[in-house]
Amino acid sequence: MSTATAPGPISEADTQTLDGYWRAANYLAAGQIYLSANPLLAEPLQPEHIKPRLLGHWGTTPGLNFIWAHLNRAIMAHDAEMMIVIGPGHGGPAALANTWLEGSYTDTYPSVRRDVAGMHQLFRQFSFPGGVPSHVAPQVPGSIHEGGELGYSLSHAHGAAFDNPDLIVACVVGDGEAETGPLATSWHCHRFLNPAGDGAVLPILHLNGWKIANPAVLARLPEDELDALLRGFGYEPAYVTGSHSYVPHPEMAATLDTAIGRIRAIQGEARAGRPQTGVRWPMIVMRTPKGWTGPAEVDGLPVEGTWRAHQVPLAEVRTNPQHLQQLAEWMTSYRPEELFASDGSPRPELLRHVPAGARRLGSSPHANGGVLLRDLDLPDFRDYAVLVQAPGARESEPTKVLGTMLRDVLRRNGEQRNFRVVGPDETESNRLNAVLEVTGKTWEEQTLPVDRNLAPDGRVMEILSEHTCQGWLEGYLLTGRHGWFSCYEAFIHIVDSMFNQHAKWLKVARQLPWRQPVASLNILLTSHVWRQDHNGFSHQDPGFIDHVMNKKAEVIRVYLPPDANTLLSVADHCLRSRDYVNVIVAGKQPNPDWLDMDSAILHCARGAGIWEWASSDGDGAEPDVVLGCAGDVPTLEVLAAADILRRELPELRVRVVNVVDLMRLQPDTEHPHGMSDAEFNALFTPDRPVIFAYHGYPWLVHRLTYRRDGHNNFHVRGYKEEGTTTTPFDMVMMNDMDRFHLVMDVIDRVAGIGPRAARLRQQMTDSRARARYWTREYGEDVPEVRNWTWSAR
Ligand SMILES: Cc1ncc(C[n+]2csc(CCOP(=O)(O)OP(=O)(O)O)c2C)c(N)n1
Repeated sequence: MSTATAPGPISEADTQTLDGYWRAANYLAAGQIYLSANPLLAEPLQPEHIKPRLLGHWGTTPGLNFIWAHLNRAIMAHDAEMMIVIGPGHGGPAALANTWLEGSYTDTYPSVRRDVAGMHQLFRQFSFPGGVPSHVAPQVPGSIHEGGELGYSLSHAHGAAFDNPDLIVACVVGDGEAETGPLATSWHCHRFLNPAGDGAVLPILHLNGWKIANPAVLARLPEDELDALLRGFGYEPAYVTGSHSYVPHPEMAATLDTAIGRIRAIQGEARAGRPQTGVRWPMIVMRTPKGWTGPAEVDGLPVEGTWRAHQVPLAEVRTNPQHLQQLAEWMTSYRPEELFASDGSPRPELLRHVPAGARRLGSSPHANGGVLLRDLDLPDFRDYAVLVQAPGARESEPTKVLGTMLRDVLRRNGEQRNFRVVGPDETESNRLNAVLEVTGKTWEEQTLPVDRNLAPDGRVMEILSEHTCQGWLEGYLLTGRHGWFSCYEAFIHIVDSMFNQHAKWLKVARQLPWRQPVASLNILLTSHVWRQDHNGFSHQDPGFIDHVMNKKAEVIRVYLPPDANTLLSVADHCLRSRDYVNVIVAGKQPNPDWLDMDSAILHCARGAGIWEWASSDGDGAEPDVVLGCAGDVPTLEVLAAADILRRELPELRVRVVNVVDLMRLQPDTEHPHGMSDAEFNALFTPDRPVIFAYHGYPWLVHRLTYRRDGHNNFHVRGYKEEGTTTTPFDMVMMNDMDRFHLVMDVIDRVAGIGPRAARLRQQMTDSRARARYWTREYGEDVPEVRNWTWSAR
């Protein structure tokens, strides 16, 4: 990395070159929104040259083009490695125009050549059926950031910068985007950026003044208030202001030079072993008109510099000759004949400040992280196995056991620096403490003697913002690294929408041959619904799984390991996988260990299977009833119910089926992990009652199995939105998923045993009443439940 002093002010010739490039990008952006033919305006513009449907966002685009032009110059002047994250990604035409101009688009899509035919294709495909989206999307080379849902630019940018010491991520933040919750909390991200080992993020707050129809808050703050706000966030803001009549090329160039110089100075000190406290990273506040250089007025109303420029400034170009005339004037105002040769290629002098090869923003290998991805050096997960001499003979805390494995993942990959653990201040609460034996929690601010486990280069990242955790990890994964997110189950809903966007990204990226697979997004949900002993109702929500299920089967995996060894096996699998979102739900409380490691591996490979040792249908005959379970607490209750049935109704043939991979329940036509009907019938039978205890909302199991022959016989127990601060067993009783209720369900559904089991049924009702009474009287679960162990071994 060069540490040369900042170059001097740019020359008039440089200003002209940058301006030409900018005009070319603006021309190409307007062309994408409007033209389906006549790209170079070689003939007078006619209505038939105009797209039938005008779709796109002009307002933010010229500002983005201006930034891109100047980043190019800065990359060359400073020999810098940069990436761009575009918060207002609805300005897709900008990213497409710039990548086409610099050649990275054609490198990625050779059919879109840098000539008039290619320009025609570039224009035509934009926001056109069968073409490319109007937002910055996976299809856009150089991007890791979907431009649809606003708010994630800064967290993505920081995720990209972690452990990339030579990278500077320029991050454009829209002033509207800045009003979102996720973005608002992201101003803290730089507090977790280590100047010694990480790269840098250069936020460029784009104050173009407006959102869709309203002013943007930050654009209307008095200047001193905005300055105080940004300084309060720990930044050193620099201001660049343009207007209808002034294009601030010299100011932008100088400001970028200063910012990069400052970044390198901060990093230089830290890397020389002189870390500073209270580091102020630079940022740029760029105030330019919305729809800059577009029509000033349309139909007598102001457009440039107002909210009216947000999307398509001239809406009736095909039908209104006045609009058509204005479009022609607007596009020719860029003087295309000066910008493009007659064959449509950009004139070489325009590209004087455009970097070459992988230094182009559209060609950054970081933005196609799969090409940089290295496998994790994983320990043998079997080394962390808990000893299981007999099912249920001992207990362990599954996430605590997992923590020992994650600790060694961190240790073994410490040198490659490509694995991080993120979470909203819950790593210890979620009992993954062992990771802190080998690394600290990232912290760049002051410390107090009472603090524990904080370190400037810690690899465990905690901030009380699920949005930021998710954004960091997405940015980290999409730039070719690996990670692990652990979160309370109920609060993962905070990132429902971010998960959506990431899943959409993966779905599209998988269809693009040039995008290499990236490491999966691994989400461990713990402190789950059934064991919120001291937090209660607010913390009880297993619905993330339902949400996840809506996304494309090819990218979604959901695992419910019932004990510690199955959790280890699942975690190993997830850490090796690519291009998925893996959701793992596992408890942190002491839980019986059911399977030894060999059995756990086999069970996880099957995804769902009969637990012979817990079943009493081993005589070759069909079972009378199947007890299904998915999740650690449901498994415990099912086994306890099987235990009661075995003792009280020994002639009843009971089969216990545990499901660890929830997707196995789906038909094989719906999900790659799905079972064929034959497999499903073999496991659950086509006609016997199935009492299924499920970790989450019961309707999901119905949704997954509704096409199966035996679906009418499925009776699912799960969380019915009944909860409070109470004992573990009272929780399952409140939702009728307790062992006693499951036995009652069996009695009620197995034909012919009703009369024989009448007494047992009554006993179960009494047991529930006694258990309820006990909690109210003594504040804990009744001893027969608390001390229950699997006895049928
Ligand atoms: C989370 C979210 N809410 C709402 C929208 C709808 N939306 C699209 S663009 C926009 C205004 C964006 O303003 P700004 O970030 O300032 O971008 P610019 O003005 O540069 O277009 C809104 C509200 C969205 N895309 N994402």
